[in-house]
Amino acid sequence: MSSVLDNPPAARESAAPKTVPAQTDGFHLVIDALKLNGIDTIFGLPGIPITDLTRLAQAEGLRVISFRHEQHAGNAAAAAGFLTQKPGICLTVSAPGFLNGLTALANATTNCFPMILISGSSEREIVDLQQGDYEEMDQLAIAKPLCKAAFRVLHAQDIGVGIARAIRSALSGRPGGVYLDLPAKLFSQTMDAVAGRDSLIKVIDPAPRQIPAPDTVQRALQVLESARRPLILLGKGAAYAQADDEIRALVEKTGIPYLPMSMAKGLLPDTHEQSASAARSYALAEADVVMLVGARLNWLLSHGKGKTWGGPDPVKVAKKFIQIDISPTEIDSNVPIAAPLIGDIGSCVSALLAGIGDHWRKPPAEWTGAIADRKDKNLSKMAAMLRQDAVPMNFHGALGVIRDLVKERPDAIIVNEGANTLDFGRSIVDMYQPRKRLDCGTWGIMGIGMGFAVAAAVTTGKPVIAIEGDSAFGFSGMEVETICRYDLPVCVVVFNNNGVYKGTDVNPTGHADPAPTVFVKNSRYELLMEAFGGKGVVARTPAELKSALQEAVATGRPTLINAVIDETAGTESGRITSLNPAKAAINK
Ligand code: ADP
Ligand code: TPW
Repeated sequence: MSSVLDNPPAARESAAPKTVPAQTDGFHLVIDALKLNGIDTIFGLPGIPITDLTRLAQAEGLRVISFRHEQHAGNAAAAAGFLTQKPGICLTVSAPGFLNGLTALANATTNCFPMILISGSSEREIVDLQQGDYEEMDQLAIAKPLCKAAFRVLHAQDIGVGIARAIRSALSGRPGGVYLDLPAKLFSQTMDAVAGRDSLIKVIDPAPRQIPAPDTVQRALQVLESARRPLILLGKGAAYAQADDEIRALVEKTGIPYLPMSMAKGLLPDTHEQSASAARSYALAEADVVMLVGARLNWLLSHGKGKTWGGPDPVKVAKKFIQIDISPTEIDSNVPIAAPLIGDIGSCVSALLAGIGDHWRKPPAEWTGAIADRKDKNLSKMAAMLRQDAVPMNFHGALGVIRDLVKERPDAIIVNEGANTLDFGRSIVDMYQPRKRLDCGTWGIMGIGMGFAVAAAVTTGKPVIAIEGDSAFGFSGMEVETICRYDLPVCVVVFNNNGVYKGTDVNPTGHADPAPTVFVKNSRYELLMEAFGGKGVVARTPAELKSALQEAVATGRPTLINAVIDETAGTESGRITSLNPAKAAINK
């Protein structure tokens, strides 16, 4: 049995019968449908019933990246989707493998990243009568509420439709996760090879441009022009949209200060003179008109209400919002939106640019000047902290080294998770290019680290630096073997402060059990990388960290740097202490 794509139609029509595969099967149809749609990589973990699918996929020229746990394969697929605008594919076995992948699918949907979780499943007849099949589970029903769309294919001739529907669902409108259920029996079903080929669908224009209505563009421009203190807020939707030139042109032509959300950093270089990042609190509180570009007013933006926005009364916050989004139901989700602009970001931003004539007046100098003053003050405060050479290192000392390296290698991709490691990392490490920063995202989830790092390396070939809290790293640490196995240019820097948030908690009972937030002190994380043939380094000073990092990035060799951080450094929950019920009560 071979791929129906091996024989182009013309060759097939004229070829002698014996060179034409008379029959094809479910395995090949799945592979052919993916290839036909430009999918070149599968992230997954083999086992019944998909082991042969992974083997055949590799044999047929797809890149198959095999993980140690499905959650990380799923996270890799999600990150690949974000980076490439093609749905990342995660392939898992039934019930437990499927469930392991499901967290990543739900997370991808929450982050608006396109991915497809394809899981093998047990026999429908047995599952539906609950007769106790191997890994029995009604996977489709379980997946449905956790993703954008879910489909099951029962017949080989429907594989093309199933994969086409999955791809279009993942990519069109607001991107997200899709589940595709492929029961074991499907793979061995056979059918006529030519009919099989004809059953496949190449998805045309899976994410069609959505042009905003002209009156909505005019309304948005009127609101923007009425502003005395305008602000543009760029979110990861703007990074995903790959409308980099248009966004930069809009920011620069209007002269409006902008703030990037964490994964939108680098859309314009963080050193851009219009960046208000170092005056964030001031800009959010004082702006009178805020234009959201692919960013939701969720918890990360205090729901558009309260003190952050110059509150206290949420409804009376004296601000007008313009919101550019592809999803109409996002509008008014938290506060009233004065000017919704519904469409894809490229089209919306282009329409705004076209509507901004030469008469455009840049924002008043009092506003841009006030932001610049605060920026200067905060940046010189930060520079003093970054100059500290404390040993043991604190977050600033270690992150300052990474900041310098990224300045030299702006093409490197940063993956970042943890609490303090994330919060400080986001504000200290400047980004210079779009889509070079991947992090915990909308849920603030731990465990994305190694999956995202693998995806970044596999899809771009660029150096990857994963900046990991020691707790955060633990969620996906075993994937260092995957990094070594595929010899990926990933340098993991573990910020080792002996615990969750910090390493100083004690058990108040005097019992020998350690406190719930602390780990084995002085753990040797670097040995994990050495166990699989990578390079392990301990860095106790900024100078040691610098030379290890430079070497890792220059050689591209899998490396883990155990960066020893002062165990008293850091605060509980990083910068979101207010969401921690007991601490919030104590701090009142
Ligand atoms: P952040 O966390 O960076 O603030 P969010 O994930 O909250 O960003 O918001 C991303 C938003 O971008 C979502 O509301 C999503 O619908 C929107 N979005 C994603 N892709 C596009 C696109 N191509 N065009 C317009 N909006 C998009
Ligand atoms: C899936 C809760 C938020 S941050 C964090 C946890 C466990 C780890 C913080 O310690 P770390 O970082 O990584 O050592 P640092 O810099 O402060 O020392 N489970 C999931 N997601 C989340 N967010 C948690 C638990 C959490």
